[in-house]
Amino acid sequence: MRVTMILPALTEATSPLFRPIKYSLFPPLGLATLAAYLRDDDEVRILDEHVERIDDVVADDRPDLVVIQVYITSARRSYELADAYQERGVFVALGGLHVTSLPEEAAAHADAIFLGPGEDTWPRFLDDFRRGSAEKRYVSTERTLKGLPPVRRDLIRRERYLVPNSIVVSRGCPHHCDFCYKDAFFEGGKSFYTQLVDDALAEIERLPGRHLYFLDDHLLGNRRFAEALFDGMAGMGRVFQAASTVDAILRPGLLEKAVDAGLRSMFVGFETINDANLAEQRKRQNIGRDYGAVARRLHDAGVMVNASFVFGMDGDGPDVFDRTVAWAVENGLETATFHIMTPYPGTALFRRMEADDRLLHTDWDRYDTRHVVYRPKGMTGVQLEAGYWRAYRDFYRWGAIWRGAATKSGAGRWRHLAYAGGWKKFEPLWDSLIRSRQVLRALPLLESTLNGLERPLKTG
Ligand code: B12
Ligand code: SF4
Repeated sequence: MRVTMILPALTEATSPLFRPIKYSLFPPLGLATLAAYLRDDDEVRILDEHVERIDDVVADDRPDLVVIQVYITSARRSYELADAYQERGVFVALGGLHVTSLPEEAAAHADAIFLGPGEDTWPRFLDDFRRGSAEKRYVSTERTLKGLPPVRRDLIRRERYLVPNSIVVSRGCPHHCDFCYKDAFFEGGKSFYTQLVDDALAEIERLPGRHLYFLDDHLLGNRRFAEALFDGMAGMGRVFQAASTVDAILRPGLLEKAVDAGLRSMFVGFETINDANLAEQRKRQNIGRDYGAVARRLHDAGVMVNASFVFGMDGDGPDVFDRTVAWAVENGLETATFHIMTPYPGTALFRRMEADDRLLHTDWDRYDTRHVVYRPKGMTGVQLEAGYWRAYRDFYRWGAIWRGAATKSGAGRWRHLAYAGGWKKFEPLWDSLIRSRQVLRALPLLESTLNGLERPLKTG
């Protein structure tokens, strides 16, 4: 059987909004996970539009089956590709977050759709498809990662990504924030579950080099699992980045184990520095927490902070941008990701906005956390978009980077400068590395920066 798997991109690579380095970070792990269920004699390839032009390749591609992973921002492009394949008589399977949120919309462009994670439905579909009796809709109910076949990393062209060693060892998250994709995606079954520790360690062992990036929503979400994982990783000589929540970071003991295992940078969902917003969004795990203490605890442990903030919640006024940036700089946060609040279909936030008639449109292309798609309460949409871009500019000005770095001493200061500066200030260099397919060459530099500017290690 011949199978083409596609991860379409949200914009053409030529758009001025396209930051090549952001899109050349992570390979399509979801598709490589699904590819593992195919047989040895199946012919499969993965196309990732974030790192390659695919128009010529798909123009007269006629596999037996095409699989497209649909995110909200890539829905339009996904449907365009799906329609073209269907016209050629190719069987189209659509799955992923957006398909789960809006199955009827997706079904109009597919022969089969998949709701929820694919580990139970996908192998069932493959059997049906081979027998010629595929159904139109598969809904995931059984949630486990036990016995997962090894991710088909051989299908990933490593040289095209800065972080080819991205890895997920769990699915979902134990929390329930109103704006998050998670509850809608995992409806009908468990919404947080992990691999067996030994399987996760075996997956890590299979990854070459030293650097790892855990894409799990909340790597510290299951304490017993995380402790066993970090114990198993201690001594492996890995350097890794991960994501977690403020409450888990403040909990004594676990962070220390993570650091011993190689944790050097943490993505933290601070979301807002306004407590009223947290209650509104049911982000209970953040309410009343001392955010300054979170930053200090991570820094004291030698871990850099990549903070996530959302602007435009109902308690936000026009002063929120300056206050957030000032707080982030004062607390020495190395990097920050800002978002304009975006109500994804399927979420409680979307339902609330719809009921209050606050949604401006359903042009999913612009549901990208960079555009205002609803009527904000505390400011105008124009103020919100302008403030969002200003926050990025102000946070990544050299002056702010210096001030943030100056909150630290010694190697921590230099690491802050190298990491924050490298990420935002050397765009032309990243672009040329990406264009020449050499981006992976920057990995040893990333590793040594994470590790406090030790000499770059030679990796294969
Ligand atoms: C890595 C990542 C990226 C990477 C690239 C994506 C990639 N390579 O897959 C980059 C940095 C480019 C990125 C960018 C953005 N991202 Co992003 N990203 C992620 C992240 C952290 C991990 C994705 C991942 O690998 N998951 C692990 C794998 C195993 O799961 P999976 O991909 O979902 O695949 C499973 C299922 O979905 C299903 N499945 C998927 N496709 C199919 C198809 C079939 C046929 C079947 C059967 C099953 C199936 O089976 C798979 C196995 O279970 C997720 C958060 C998350 N936890 O998923 C956010 C996330 C997907 N991103 C999100 C957003 C909003 C964005 C941005 C718009 C943000 C921004 N402002 O820039 C951009 C635009 C993305 C785009 N191209 O359209 C949202 C998506 C919301 C939505 N409803 O679509 C998420 C969920 C983050 C969040 N919590 O809000 N992102
Ligand atoms: S903590 Fe993060 S991943 Fe978990 S539900 Fe909230 S926003 Fe989603």
